[in-house]
Amino acid sequence: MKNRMTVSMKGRIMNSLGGFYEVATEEGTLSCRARGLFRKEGVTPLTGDEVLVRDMGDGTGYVEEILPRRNSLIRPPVANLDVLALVVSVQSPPPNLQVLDKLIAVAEHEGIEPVIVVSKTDLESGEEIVSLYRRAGFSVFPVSVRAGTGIEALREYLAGRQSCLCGNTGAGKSSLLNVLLPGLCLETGEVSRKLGRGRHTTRRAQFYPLEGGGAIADTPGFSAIDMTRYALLRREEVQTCFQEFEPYLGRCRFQDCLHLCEAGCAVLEAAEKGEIAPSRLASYHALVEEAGKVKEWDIRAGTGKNTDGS
Ligand SMILES: Nc1nc2c(ncn2[C@@H]2O[C@H](COP(=O)(O)OP(=O)(O)O)[C@@H](O)[C@H]2O)c(=O)[nH]1
Ligand SMILES: [Mg+2]
Ligand SMILES: [Zn+2]
Repeated sequence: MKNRMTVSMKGRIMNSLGGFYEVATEEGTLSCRARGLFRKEGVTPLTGDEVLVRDMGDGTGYVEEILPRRNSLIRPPVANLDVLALVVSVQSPPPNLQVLDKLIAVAEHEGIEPVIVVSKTDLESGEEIVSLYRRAGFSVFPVSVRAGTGIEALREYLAGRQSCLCGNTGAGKSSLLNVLLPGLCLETGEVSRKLGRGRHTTRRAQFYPLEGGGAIADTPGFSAIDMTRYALLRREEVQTCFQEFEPYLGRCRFQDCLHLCEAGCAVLEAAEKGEIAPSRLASYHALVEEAGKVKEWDIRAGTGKNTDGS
């Protein structure tokens, strides 16, 4: 039975704060509460969710239904991404390729396209990282907000897509968003330092609509420690999250080869020949080892242990 005063329509959650969801619809943005039933069912609406909302006619509404998710991440808590843009600075902070490779693997596992944004190229060319990841088959965007280079190419790539910037604190994510979206004025590192220690510049994922369609989210920075909660993969799943291994999978002497040190391993041979980068192989090995420590129960339960309440 439809209430004639209210209308149900489709929208997307752009932001959430204190139990309110900002939902973008064709008719504008509604500030919504979620249906009480979600809590009982143990479902939490995520930023990026496509939802059905009931428009109460006064700028508010109710999230009535969460439409099926294409994918979702635990940290940052977002759903339905086309692209995970991993921002890694050439300097300050220095790049941590192992963390980067783990984020790439998480994206691959969720079916989200990882792209690598090499930032602060005014400080150093970043050539090595750029070519390492291009050779592995990724789209790589060297950018400098300071010098104003590489921004257009990235903007073009992200247009029409649902994406999220992710990377170390201080890598330059908020600065990048400020130039990608003229008119936006996010706090960046310098500003927050002035405001004092312990202040987090970006607390949660929030989507900003892009000109020409799509939306992009800034996310909180994280320390390497947070990475342990990122995703839970089985040991034998990790290899499928390294796209450049693909041509060699199934070619090892042993069918259950994990490419650690087995004889007749096609992946190790490829690495030996320089077809797979040593740092990527090392990251793979670290992830397999980490996966070995995860209890089977944790994987089935999908416990992301997101402890910051966001
Ligand atoms: N040299 C240089 N510094 C940058 C660039 N982009 C950002 N920064 C600085 O890096 C620091 C962290 O930037 P911010 O955008 O807050 O990083 P976030 O934590 O990833 O959001 C700030 O002091 C920025 O001014 C850049 O292209 N070149
Ligand atoms: Mg930031
Ligand atoms: Zn192998």
